[in-house]
Amino acid sequence: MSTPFSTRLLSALTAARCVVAFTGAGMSAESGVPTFRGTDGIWSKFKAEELASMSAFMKNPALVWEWYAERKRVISGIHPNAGHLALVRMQGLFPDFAIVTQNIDNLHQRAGSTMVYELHGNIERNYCIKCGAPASNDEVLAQHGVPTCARCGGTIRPDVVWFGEMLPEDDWRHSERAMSRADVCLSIGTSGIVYPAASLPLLAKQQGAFLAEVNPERTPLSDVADEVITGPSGVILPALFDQVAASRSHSLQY
Ligand code: BJW
Ligand code: ZN
Repeated sequence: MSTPFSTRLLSALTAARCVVAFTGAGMSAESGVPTFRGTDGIWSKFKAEELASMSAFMKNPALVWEWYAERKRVISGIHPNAGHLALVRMQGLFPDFAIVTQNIDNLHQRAGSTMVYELHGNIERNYCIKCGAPASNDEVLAQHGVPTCARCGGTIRPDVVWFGEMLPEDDWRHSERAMSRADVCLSIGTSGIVYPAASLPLLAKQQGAFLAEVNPERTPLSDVADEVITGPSGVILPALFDQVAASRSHSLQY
């Protein structure tokens, strides 16, 4: 049977103990979440620095909240796709399987993945910039305009990482550790240009992992990856799962 996967990738996955999937916006594109860059991307209509930074928020919180309220509504109405579900099945194949995601849409967790590290936060969470109290999506969406804290009256913001902000310390530390012990790292649906997240697949490779990229387009990572699989994650990942599940069960029998 023909396969888009090399023998080298299948051998690495068949022998792997630890596999880490590094995911970006392309992972959710087939669920209907727009990517950031490219012709239909969010940043083709909006300027990143006018919406996704603390200075933009301080300058015009109503505009930033209008954008997030709309995205919260879109994301609450969509569902994980075949790619997310393939990663859920893949976690059952390996003793150590983690997802390091740049996505804020919660779709990996909603699909059923259990070891998910979120580098850029989660759009389902919010917090008060004055006292730090969390606020639920229901609470913030019920208020019109800029939501305020029930405890102290401070301004609430979405719990996502904007440009110029540090990444959440725990998720970052766990992600670095997972990348350092990975036998295989799959970089899926990311342009690989936002740092420090984009350094993680390179860390995995430096530490000895086989690095494979899944993306319909080439990225800066394509030149360093051990294998580039060209195509959408919703098609490629289910096919990869089938191949690896078959070869791992075969290798266990003999
Ligand atoms: C498919 C597909 C399908 C489509 N299947 N694939 C100069 C040099 C280096 C760094 C910097 C610099 N100037 C500034 C920086 C730092 C900055 C940065 O990296 N900027 C670069 C853009 C230049 N980084 C930061 O500011 C970070 N913090 C930081 O550095 O802290 C340290 C510090 C603190 C204080 C002072 C100084 C330093 C924080 C970064 C936060 C990023 N936040 C966002 C928004 C999150 C909230 C929200 O969503 O509202 O995170 S930006 C946005 O980009 C989002 C994403 O997670 C992130 C990555 O995007 P991603 O996922 O790769 O999406 P796309 O759209 O780029 O790519 C999609 C891909 O999918 C494409 O390749 C498609 O082909 C593919 N695709 N369909 C598979 N079906
Ligand atoms: Zn507060």
